[in-house]
Amino acid sequence: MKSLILLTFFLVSLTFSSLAQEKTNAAPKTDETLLRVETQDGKYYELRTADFAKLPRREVKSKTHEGAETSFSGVDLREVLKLAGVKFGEEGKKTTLISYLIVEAADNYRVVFAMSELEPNFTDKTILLADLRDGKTLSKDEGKLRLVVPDEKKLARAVRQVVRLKVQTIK
Ligand SMILES: Nc1nc2c(c(=O)[nH]1)N[C@H]1C(S)=C(S)[C@@H](COP(=O)(O)O)O[C@H]1N2
Ligand SMILES: [Mo]
Repeated sequence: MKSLILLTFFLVSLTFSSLAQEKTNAAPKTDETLLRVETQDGKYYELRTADFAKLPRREVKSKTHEGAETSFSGVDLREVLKLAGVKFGEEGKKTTLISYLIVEAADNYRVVFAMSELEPNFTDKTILLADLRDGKTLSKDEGKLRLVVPDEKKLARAVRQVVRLKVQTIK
């Protein structure tokens, strides 16, 4: 009898531990950090797959390096910055013109944008943080997210493998 109780206990705990295991294995999908936004005040915001999925999506056409007309889709870069507390429009009046954005990639490639290049009161252009190219997931070389910057003669600011955004304000 005693051994039967012990055996039952053993089987029950085995079931529970495998259930818990399944849970931890399944979790990272929506919880995965796509990028980190660091702001001037030393605060940071981690954008996860689930947060990105909730943002309004846009489609932008752009020529690739090889000259092929391509359709990228993703999220307006401003939307991600807003989640991190970056202010635009009237609210950002005091900081926009003296702030800049550093976009950093996994391979340490970095570029800078003046915040006014993203300010809706200054431009109608949309810099896209794209996760799809012609409806398909980006290549490994492009990473999970890449920038698509409209109307630039060179594609050097179309950062691939974006992993960090840093907002700085000059003194
Ligand atoms: N992470 C990362 N992004 C990058 C670069 C890079 O070296 N690393 N090169 C840039 C340059 S100079 C160009 S021309 C384009 C080329 O984009 P493609 O490789 O998708 O054609 O990527 C830009 N983005
Ligand atoms: Mo380039």
